[in-house]
Amino acid sequence: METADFDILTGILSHFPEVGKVVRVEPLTSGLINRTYRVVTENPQVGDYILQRVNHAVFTDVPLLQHNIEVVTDHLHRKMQAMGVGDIDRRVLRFVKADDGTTFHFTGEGYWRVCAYIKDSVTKDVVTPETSYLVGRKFGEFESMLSDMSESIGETIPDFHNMELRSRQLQEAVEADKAGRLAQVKPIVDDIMADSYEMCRAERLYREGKLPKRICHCDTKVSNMLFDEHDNVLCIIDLDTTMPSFVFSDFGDFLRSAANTAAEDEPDLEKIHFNEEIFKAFAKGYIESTSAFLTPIERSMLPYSVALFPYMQAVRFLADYLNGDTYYRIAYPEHNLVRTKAQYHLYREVMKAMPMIVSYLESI
Ligand code: GN1
Ligand code: MG
Repeated sequence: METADFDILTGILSHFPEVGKVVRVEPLTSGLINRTYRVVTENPQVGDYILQRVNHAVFTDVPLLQHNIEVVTDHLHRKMQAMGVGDIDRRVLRFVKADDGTTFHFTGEGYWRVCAYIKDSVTKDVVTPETSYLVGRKFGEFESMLSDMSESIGETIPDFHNMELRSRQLQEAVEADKAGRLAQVKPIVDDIMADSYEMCRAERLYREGKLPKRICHCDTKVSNMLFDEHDNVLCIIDLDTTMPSFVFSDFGDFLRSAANTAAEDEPDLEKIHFNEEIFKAFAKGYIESTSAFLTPIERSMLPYSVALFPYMQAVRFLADYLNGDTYYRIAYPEHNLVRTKAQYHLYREVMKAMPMIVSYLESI
């Protein structure tokens, strides 16, 4: 890191008095939205920190975002205390107070926040059936623990997982064709749009009053969890999108990444399949920790959610591609198109596996 960058970052960190003297700041690359750094401090007692610049083009109301996170982490902390859970500091994120009493610092240009680094933790990009079961239980527990939270929290990205909105955004991107890319991708646009009505089922049930919204994580990727050295799940991270949504969001979105046999942006479609074993293990864990509060209709929507998330992600990547790559960070010019094709392929693989998905979920 350049000295100038280090000076800027330590300047920002000086607004978080708890952090103290900084030895090193290392960029971390994961995440498509926010910028993240690991902050190594001089004091091993205090430990390290994570410094993040919140992308406020995506999260336009950072005070609301941080308020949500504070309410959620406080609630989880209290719950775990009441349940007698040990080692709580490694099981729920703790955000550091800035000098103005909030948990963020605005430089005039960007919003920054700091949270305590969780010791001896690792992230993963793939799961085994064993870890998948544990992760299913953990996300289920997370939803379960938040299901009785009395404070209300706002939508940090309004209608984030609203499929009707996502379809509309794709339609608008097609009409505007800002980057002049439509002609080249017309066949996949047509294929994707053909399934839009079916995929918007949840929104219709919500309007009919049949389906509730609850607090969900809304970005349940394997990489948004920390594990300990024995592959146990420690802590759920990346709480920016924790907000009211359909509870099965977390179920479907997790399988979108974990049960994909390839990467989210795999160019070779032949490598992309839906992993039955991972699905079964995750579903078993999730059902064990949520069966006490899921309504029959929520439970019956689980198979649909497995298809919904690769589908929704394909729609989002394609809209961004047509808009000229303004939302997701890309590594090469056609990246969003490659991602679109990969997610759409996964969606089709899920559809092929649907009889198995339905019968397994009915059997547990
Ligand atoms: C974004 O930044 P990251 O990777 O945690 C996105 C998710 C997508 C994901 C696709 C706020 O998450 O919804 O599923 O990319 N987050 C936001 O990899 O849009
Ligand atoms: Mg995220």
